[in-house]
Amino acid sequence: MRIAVVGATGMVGEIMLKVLAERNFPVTELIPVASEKSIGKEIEFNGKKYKVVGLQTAVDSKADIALFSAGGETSLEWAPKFAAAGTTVIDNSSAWRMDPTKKLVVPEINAGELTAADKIIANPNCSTIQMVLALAPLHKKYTIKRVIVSTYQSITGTGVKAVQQFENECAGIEGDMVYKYKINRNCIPQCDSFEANGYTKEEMKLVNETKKILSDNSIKVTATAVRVPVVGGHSEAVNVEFAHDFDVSEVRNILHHTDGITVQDNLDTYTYPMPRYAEGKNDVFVGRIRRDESQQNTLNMWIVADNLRKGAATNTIQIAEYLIEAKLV
Ligand code: 11C
Repeated sequence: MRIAVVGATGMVGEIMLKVLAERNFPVTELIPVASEKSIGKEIEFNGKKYKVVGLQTAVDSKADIALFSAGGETSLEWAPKFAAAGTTVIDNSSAWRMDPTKKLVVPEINAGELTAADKIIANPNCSTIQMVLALAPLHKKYTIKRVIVSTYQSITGTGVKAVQQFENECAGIEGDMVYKYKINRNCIPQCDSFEANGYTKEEMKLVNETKKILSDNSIKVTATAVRVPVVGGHSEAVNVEFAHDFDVSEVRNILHHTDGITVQDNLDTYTYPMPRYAEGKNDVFVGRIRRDESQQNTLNMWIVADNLRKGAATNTIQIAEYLIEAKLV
């Protein structure tokens, strides 16, 4: 497979290259793509050096698959050009996610919807991916009525400049501020900008993308997304009300047998998911699974994942793996 990685020098792009190598993805030729200022730079992949090229050169190279992580505007302009050249685009930005003509895919849940005609495929938002992976099998079994999610999101979700802000603050250095406030020793109840309804874009992604991935508009979702001084992963406290009753040990068992999920839930050994330990891993970790005793048929759980991996790079590459396996590229 000839693979273009658009945004190869960015935070997610770098993890994409790592994950491609780790999973022995069948790359016959890598085409690293980045903005003007990085063209000509060399990057190493599987012991070989590759020169970074610009977007038009990459379109002309007619790769089999392009993995995009270069922001919404680049994606809106360039994904159709790649698609027109015959390249299947898997896009990490929010540009195409809610477009009714595009599939929004978490492979363990809905890769089966993909066909060879899907030339632009959307990768969901990181905080959505980790939540829906746990919700999907429970929805199948007990039918979800309502989800209340509070997130504790890693600064890596904002990007490299946010990590720099955090490191500067820790070192006592005055530097550029990406957030409106200091992030060290703080929680900022704002991820991304505000919408007219008073929710942030991040919160509305959790609402809208969940319904689309689970193919069920009747699921009610409400979210509060908070940035915390953490690197390594996003954490989520998720409260789920079902139409039908459940048994907590059965829930644990269902999640235990769900591809891509590791259950970490043993109070005797103080075992529960934490971003420090999810970092660098591809799985979604679920723990603190317990009944909400204040309401019927309602469950609480705690979900953690490396937002740059399953929340971005890994999910994208799993989609690509599915396309190859199903002979859709
Ligand atoms: C964050 N979830 O942590 C965002 C980052 O729509 O793909 C990814 C934004 C997106 O701030």
